[in-house]
Amino acid sequence: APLIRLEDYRPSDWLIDTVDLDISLHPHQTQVRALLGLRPNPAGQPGAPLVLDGDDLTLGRVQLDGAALDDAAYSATSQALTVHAPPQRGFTLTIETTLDPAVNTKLMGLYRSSKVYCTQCEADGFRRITYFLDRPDVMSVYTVRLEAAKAEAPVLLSNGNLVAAGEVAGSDRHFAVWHDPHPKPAYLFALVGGALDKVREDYVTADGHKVELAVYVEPGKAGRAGWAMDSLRRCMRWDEAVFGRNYDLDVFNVVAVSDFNMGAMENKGLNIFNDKYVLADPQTATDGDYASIEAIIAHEYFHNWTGNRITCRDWFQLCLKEGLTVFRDQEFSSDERSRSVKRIADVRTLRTTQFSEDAGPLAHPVRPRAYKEINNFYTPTVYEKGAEVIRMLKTLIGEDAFRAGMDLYFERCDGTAATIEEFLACFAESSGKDLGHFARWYEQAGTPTIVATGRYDAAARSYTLDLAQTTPPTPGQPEKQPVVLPVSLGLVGKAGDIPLKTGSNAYAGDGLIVLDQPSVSVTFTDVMEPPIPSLLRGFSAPVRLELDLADADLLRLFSADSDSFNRWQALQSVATRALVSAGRKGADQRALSATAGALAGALDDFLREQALADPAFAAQVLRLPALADIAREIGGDVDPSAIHAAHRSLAATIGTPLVPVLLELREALGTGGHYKPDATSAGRRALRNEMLGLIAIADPARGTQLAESQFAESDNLTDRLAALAAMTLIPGAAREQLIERFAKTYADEPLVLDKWLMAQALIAEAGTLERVKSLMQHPAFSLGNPNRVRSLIGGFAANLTQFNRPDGAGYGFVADIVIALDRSNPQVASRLLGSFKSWRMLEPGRKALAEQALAMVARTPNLSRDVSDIAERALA
Ligand code: BAL
Ligand code: ZN
Repeated sequence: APLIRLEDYRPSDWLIDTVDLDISLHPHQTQVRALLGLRPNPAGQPGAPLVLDGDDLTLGRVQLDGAALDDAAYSATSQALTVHAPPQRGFTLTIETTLDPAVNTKLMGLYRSSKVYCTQCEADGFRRITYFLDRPDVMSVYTVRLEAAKAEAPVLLSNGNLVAAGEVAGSDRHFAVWHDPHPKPAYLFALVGGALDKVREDYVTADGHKVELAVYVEPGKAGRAGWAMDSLRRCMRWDEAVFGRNYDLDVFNVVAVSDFNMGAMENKGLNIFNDKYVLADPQTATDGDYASIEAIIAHEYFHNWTGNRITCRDWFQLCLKEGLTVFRDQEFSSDERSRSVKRIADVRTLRTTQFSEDAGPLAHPVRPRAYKEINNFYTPTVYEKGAEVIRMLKTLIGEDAFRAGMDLYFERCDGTAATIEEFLACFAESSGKDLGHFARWYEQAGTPTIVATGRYDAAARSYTLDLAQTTPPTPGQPEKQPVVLPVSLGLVGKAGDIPLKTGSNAYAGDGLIVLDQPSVSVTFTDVMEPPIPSLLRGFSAPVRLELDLADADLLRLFSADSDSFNRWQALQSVATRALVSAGRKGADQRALSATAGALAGALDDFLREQALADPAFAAQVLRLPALADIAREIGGDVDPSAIHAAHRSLAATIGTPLVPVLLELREALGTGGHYKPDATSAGRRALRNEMLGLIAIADPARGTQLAESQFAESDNLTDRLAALAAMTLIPGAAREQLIERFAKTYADEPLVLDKWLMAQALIAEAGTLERVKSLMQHPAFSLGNPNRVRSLIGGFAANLTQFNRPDGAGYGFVADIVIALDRSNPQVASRLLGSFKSWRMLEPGRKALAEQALAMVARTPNLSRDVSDIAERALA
């Protein structure tokens, strides 16, 4: 496959101002007639042929200005339609294509999910519906007539507003006409047709526009759509209040479908969702699901301004809409819930997903410079690191200049397909700052490390902090330049934060050092006692921090830091250091016990004195760092079994003396009575369940008893799933019985059984691969549904010890599935292959076996571009 480069970008030679689609839905023979209003692009090359993209299309008639086009005037393959010498003026082209949605297993373009017709066009699925200039900088006004059998598809939806609907005389069919007045790129086109239940609500925007909100779900599931609707209303109000953004159509529709490659899609006025991120009731969704639904409903809605009204010039600018919109949804969740707990949760995700990506062969910049398959760049780097870049920008220029810059962006770029340069120019203007150096965040891959050292001068009563930054090489970028790092900090003394006084240029005030050079030294004066530095407060930059503080100092920060993120981080740092040294291949695990004792002591006090005041925070404090984070910190010669053993041993050693206080606190928290999904109630459940997990490791008999009674007595999925998860830590008959019982209880709930599949796939024991293979035969599993695959196979591939079995069987199994799946759904297959992203850091035995499995995938004939691209980059 050819490499597509940012530097080769050229404007389109042709523009399409209007698109009139007439789509007659049929399971196997959907007829599409597209009437395109074309004209030469003044910015393009005069006289250029018209080359429209296609993918897997069957072409019928072609007309130019309503007259049949001569055979010699055009040529067509399933991949392209070329009009050789089009008139050098405005003209229309009518194109007829025939589609078979029922056999579209790629879930790109028009397909059927449980009998519902639906579409997914980002990034380049529209070309699977009709020939088109399928690029985001070609923006058109769409009018769409849909027709279908009434019985099969009583609901017919597309983008924009409904302008007409009725029966098709003399037939069992009906139609609906939708018009979207906002010009949009083809990737935002959508249609839905099917039998769906609807929940609706009226909404009036802050600027007085009446909107009908609707959430469509499978028949019988309307009772599970309430939370999505509630989230939608709240995020719309929030965007009005915080970003001054109002909605701009008469209707806003959300549709849940059960077969979906992504989480959801922000099609203009018609968001289509993976049903996992819409459906919720207490019996079938966990607190985590409620939080994700709220976040993703908001994310897709926020795209209406950051993505749809202002879209991307080309796919290299993907982070322009994704990083910014993730930032916006994170801010929304922070305002709706606990800001500090949300930050901790987001940083955990960033580390395990994005830092790991950045540390391996698939590392790439937030704005990549080249790609073979854009679908492989919907990554944690583009999304989550992209959001961190926006967060740093806000920290560096301040809240007011940030808001003014956003306002300017909305005003200046509305209706356009924009670039990162245009976006940054708005903030340079609003802040009066040169953001040229800051822009390096978009170009340079890799996670920077800050090495910090501090010196207290008792005689001078000063404290000097030396900060140095480096970024490790990544594929294609051997040499790295310094980036602009906002380091939020405090100096913690006996009575709390010491006032910061310094004359240094690097000190921006407000507890912020801007490290934009390889290193900087800042001396604080009037420091009357040796302080403990609290650096990167709120995780002010997406970096690794090396700061050699004694455990005792970290434990002091845990109890005394005014920044709650760094309180949490302090304890994580103690645990991480211990796990990194005990988790190395062949390390002596006995060294853990001193650290475990200190951690248990700190936690004992904390649990007794503070946990009830903020249970959600306490739950985060109790959770040890993820195995993947320890592996990455070790960085090479990684032995997953040793890391897992160290992790278990630390948890057991911390947990054992804490069992009494854990039991006491669980009693004090109670079950909370009737389930409510709010953040406070969820926080109490999170703490109870985090403690259950620790008890299960420290005292399996007690853990079993608690888990069994929790499963029996609770009526909400959060607590029942936590009971199952705790039992997966304890081998034996009781576990198998609970697994059976869970399956029986939720036999008719595919989304709940996904969690059941995943819980088993994550068991860190030698029998798990065999278990996963036999679960593939279970009626709850299907290789055809992305959610099932991600739960069972994706879950297994995230199981550090079992995916990385020393005999290589885990790699072989996942590789075989990638190859099989590639024939039906390349996107899901390539995602799964991405599980190999950390193979290079493994010890030599596993590394060789992982490489063999990757090589086996790479040499398979007829691979999709999606899978071959990942395989090649992983092996490069
Ligand atoms: N644009 C793809 C799905 C999302 O990020 O919202
Ligand atoms: Zn998005």
